[in-house]
Amino acid sequence: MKAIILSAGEGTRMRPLTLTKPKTMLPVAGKPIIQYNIEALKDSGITDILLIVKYKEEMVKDYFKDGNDFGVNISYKTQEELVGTANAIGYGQDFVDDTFIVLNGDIILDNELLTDIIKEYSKFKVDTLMVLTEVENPSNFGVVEIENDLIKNIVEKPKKGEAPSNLVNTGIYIFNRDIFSKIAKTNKSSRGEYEITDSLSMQIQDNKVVRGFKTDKKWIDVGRPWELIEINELLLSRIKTNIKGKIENGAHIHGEIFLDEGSIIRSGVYIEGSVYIGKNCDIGPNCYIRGNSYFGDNVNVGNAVEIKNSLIMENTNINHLSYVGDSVIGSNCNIAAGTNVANLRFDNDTVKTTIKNQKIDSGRRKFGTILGDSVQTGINSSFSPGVKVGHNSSIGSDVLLYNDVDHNKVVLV
Ligand code: TTP
Repeated sequence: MKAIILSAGEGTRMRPLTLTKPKTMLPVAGKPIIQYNIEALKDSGITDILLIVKYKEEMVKDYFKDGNDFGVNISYKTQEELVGTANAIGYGQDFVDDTFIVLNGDIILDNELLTDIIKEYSKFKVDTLMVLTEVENPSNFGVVEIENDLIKNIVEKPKKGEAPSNLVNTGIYIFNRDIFSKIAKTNKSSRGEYEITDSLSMQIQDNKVVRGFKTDKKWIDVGRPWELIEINELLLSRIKTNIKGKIENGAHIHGEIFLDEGSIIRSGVYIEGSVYIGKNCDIGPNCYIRGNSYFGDNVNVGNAVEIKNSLIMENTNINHLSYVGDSVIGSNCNIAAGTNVANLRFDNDTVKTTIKNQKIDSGRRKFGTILGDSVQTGINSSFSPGVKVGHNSSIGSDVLLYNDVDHNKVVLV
């Protein structure tokens, strides 16, 4: 069986991080998101993979090339316009055989899930197998109405209280070639996109067998910035201690830690794993690194810095006297002494953040800041919960930041 991974989208809800990288190339626990999906496919025996790309596609192609270094064969098709998932899957028509698997590139799943669905597909003669999972609030998803495991209806993003069930589409499917005839007939939805769920509805109307496969295995759809923190927590919970770098006497290490080549943990550092530290990082002396923290390559963290449950991307410096919690800090940032991130509201309520001009509840009680690439902060700058800063912006000394800042801006007191 061959596979198609959809990775063309702009990831607008994930801005500012996606202004400089495609969403599927955002690094989490040591690898870009999409690499986890490529590895999951490989583990389930699928090595012929087509990536549908467009937005910042060079970054995907430069990293994976022909897939050889990752033990798979990767080819690419560029989607001409980002007009929806059905349109994107249509680009795979000449690539696939009779049956094929399709995944959204921006999900993180339990590796065994793919093996489970391939087994399920071989048991039942169906036209489409769609993987479903139960969620508490289905209104952000495609929700299905299901009878004896057969899908009767799919409702895209129903209003609160109007969802036919709590079972939602995970963006993982096994199709046969019938889907291409439906894709060809699919019209634009009210969102202005050719949606694969509309093609599936056409299959249902045409009496094709569209079966649901319910899973309670881990699956996270990565659309919004705090979901990066969530998948980082999940992926770091899977790491095992592996020390390739150096740990000085006087450092205290608890829990699991991955320390890559060329990195050093200096005396006085206290680490509570799980923590992932990439290549050539310099950590310490005298800092406190708490659980679920991820450091890309060439990160420096220095004296009296505390980092908790955060992603710090490559080439970033947090050298002294700062606190970063429940946050994402992009590549090439410089965080000055005394920079502090607030990750908890006084009223203990969940943190809200602005996405596409709307205040959205992250559902997290602890959520700090999101800094794009190459952001600089001045000494004693402070960030309130859920605030975001675009790439190349500078937040001056003593600034107390309550609102999002666009890219290429300078904010002074
Ligand atoms: P979405 O999450 O709906 O879109 P997106 O990734 O661009 O994010 P946003 O809504 O924040 O702008 O897409 C689901 C998956 O499908 C994702 O992996 C991107 C991919 N996709 C394409 O490949 N082509 C497309 O035209 C669209 C709309 C999505």
